[in-house]
Amino acid sequence: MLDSHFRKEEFKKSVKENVKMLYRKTLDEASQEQIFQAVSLAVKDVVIDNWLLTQKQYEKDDPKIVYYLSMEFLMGRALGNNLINLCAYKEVKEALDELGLDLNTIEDQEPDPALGNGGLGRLAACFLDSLATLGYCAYGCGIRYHYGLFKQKIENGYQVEVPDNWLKDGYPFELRRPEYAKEVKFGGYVRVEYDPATGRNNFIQEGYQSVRAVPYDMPIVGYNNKIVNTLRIWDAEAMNEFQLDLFDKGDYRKAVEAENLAKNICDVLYPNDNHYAGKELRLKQQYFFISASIQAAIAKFKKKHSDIHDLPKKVTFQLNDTHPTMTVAELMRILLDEEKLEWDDAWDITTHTCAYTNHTIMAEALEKWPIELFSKLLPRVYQIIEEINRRFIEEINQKYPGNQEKVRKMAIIYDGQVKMAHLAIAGGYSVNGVARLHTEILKKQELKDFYEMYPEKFNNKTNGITQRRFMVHANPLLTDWITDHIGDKWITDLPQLAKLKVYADDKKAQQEFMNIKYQNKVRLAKYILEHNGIEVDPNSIFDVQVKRLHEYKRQLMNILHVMYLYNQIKEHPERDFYPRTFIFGAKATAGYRRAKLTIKLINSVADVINNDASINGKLKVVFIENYRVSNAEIIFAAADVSEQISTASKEASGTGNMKFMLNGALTVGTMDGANVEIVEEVGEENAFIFGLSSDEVINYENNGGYDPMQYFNNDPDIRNVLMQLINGTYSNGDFEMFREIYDSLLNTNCSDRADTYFILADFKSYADAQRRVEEAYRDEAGWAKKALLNTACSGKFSSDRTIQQYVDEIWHLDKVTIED
Ligand code: B1H
Repeated sequence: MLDSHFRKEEFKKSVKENVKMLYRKTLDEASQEQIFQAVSLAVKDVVIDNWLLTQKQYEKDDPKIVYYLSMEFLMGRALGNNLINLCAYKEVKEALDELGLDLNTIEDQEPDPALGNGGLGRLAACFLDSLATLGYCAYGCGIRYHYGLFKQKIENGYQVEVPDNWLKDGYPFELRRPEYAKEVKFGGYVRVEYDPATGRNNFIQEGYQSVRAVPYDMPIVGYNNKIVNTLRIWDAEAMNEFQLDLFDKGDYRKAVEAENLAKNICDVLYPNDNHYAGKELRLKQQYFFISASIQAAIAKFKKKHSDIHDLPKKVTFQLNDTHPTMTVAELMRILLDEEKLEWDDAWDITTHTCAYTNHTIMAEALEKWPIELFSKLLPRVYQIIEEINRRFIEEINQKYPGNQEKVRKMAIIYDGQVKMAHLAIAGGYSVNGVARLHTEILKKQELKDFYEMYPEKFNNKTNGITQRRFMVHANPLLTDWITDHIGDKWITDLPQLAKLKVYADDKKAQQEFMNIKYQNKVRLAKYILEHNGIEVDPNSIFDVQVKRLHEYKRQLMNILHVMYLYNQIKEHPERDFYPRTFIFGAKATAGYRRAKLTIKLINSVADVINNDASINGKLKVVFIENYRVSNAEIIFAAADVSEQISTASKEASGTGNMKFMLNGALTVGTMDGANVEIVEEVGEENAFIFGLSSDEVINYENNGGYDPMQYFNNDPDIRNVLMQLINGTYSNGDFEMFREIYDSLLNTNCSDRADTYFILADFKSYADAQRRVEEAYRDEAGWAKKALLNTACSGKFSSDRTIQQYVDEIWHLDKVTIED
């Protein structure tokens, strides 16, 4: 559908006009970056019209609103995605062609807004896309970090972090909204004052420092439905009036402190994935964006509604992991101190408005704040949490009289720490995991006591991804092919892909499908040549592992297996070996030494193997620098094999696994996270499953009995590979370079058990799965069928399905359509 605003000539005129107005240049004189700004502005113009229309419709319908509260939104680039969702991509491409401009080059000028680390932040972005597309009123609420996730450079095989100054040229798709600024208070103390009129105590925070929270709005364009929702990210500024007041009083130090507080808060995204760092600034960030978001939400509610008791009917706050859990206490504060409700009333409203999503069972990711830090920074909020805790313990005692063990395990404040997950569970009406297996583990293990106490709160919402970005934008060739075969309804109804199943045995369809894969591999090979200077053969198997670097994700097992294959090829040069290209992409948190050393190992192995002429290019290893949303789109489309090899039970869901499947890659994976459901959809014969089950892993963890040394002693292949870590094979004779990795697998002298993630236990079964991959790939028609079936069976994994389940089972939102 071509929007009337997108008539070609009008659009071309608008681009020229914008270049002139913004830069006093003609098209020939303007740089590509300037043209990007001009094109974006022309697109924003159309988007804003729909944004206004949507606002008007929401005003009229007064639908229930979900606020998706998240420290991370990993949006990726907006220009191309907006054009896709406006259904104007092809028209705009043509229009630009006619101006002698290339849309791809222009898209490449856009910085990748990387306000997130990995899956958790990207999930939030996919959810916003689906909410707008399905016609639900939703706000994303987050932080406008001035520096997103660092850019990764590889120097001498090592990761080097470079700051990501994504705002330096100005971001065309944001709108500053100073008229909605809010005051956020830190520190000071609470004065209690008896109010004889009401017979209640008033709690007044005094001696605090204020920060002004200023929102920036970004449009979230729904697919082909004129709906434009809002991602609202908050920036911190010094409170000017407040500051002047202090200057007047001569309190210069305080004024400067306030200025400094505001300066730091939004500086930078914490670059941790699945890991809690416990820094004071992080706590400030949390309260900063939550206080501003909740204040704004309540103010908006009160514009239309007079009874605050109706809040749960009109508003839900969805907490994206525990990072926004402050919501529970901040909402209580507003209801008690500003709305003057009684405790029970306020608690009833809060516990029917907040809902919590758990994303991990990794112990090191659990947020626990020292009460000293907490109470000093947020005295009133802390006081409220103490009261929530006191009442919660009372409830535990009533349910389990005399059971101190329960209190110890479940209390919100214990051992001098505030446990955010416990607060999120007690303070909300829903607790969900992100894949069926993950939710079961939560119920049976990690959150067992809470599940026993509140079984009705627990539910599962298996993650999903948006096909608009990860197919329509990322893989235009396959998009057209699918639409030629089954029509275009799948773009908003992914299960329709099942209609492709009838083509699974069709020779012509198989050839076309694999030819598109080949062309996408050529596109990636070109990217790799340009960025890595490595030539890879698009006829080789593209075997890909792209995700954050973490020990539980086991990139180490992958590279050890590559070392093993290399040994095999060297030992048996006569054997037929199907050429394979192993592709890695991963950022490691700056302070995570072992993860960074694994990157060095991958690059060192790549150096040796890629430069060994004797293996005739049968094996190539590529580490793609600076893995991020924009290059991910190219990578997924080109993959034959998807590596999803986490230690079973550790990956809550995974979402990359779904993006690969959608694009026709076959999964090599453990029975972990959403892999379980992927295999259920596509059939075990169309994936390569291996390794310990989550029950086996958990059993080892609880009862001991795992001895990695046994594998080292009894298996010469494993032994060989491990020895190569400490005999200089991949380190120019330096025996010590990879010693730490060797030790982590075999030596118990460090704090953890050796081989914490069961790499040696799974190694042989992984190698066997990889042998099955090779065998399957040799059967061209057989592989084509499997690849095609992966795409055809991926319908379940749309975030549209996930969001509809959140709506039906948790949020109960009203559907909105734009009457134009
Ligand atoms: C996921 C995180 C995470 N789970 C703490 N937990 C963070 C935890 O900065 N922090 O403190 C940041 C991120 N991220 C991921 O969520 C899971 O590992 C994936 O399996 C899952 O697919 C994804 C989305 O649910």
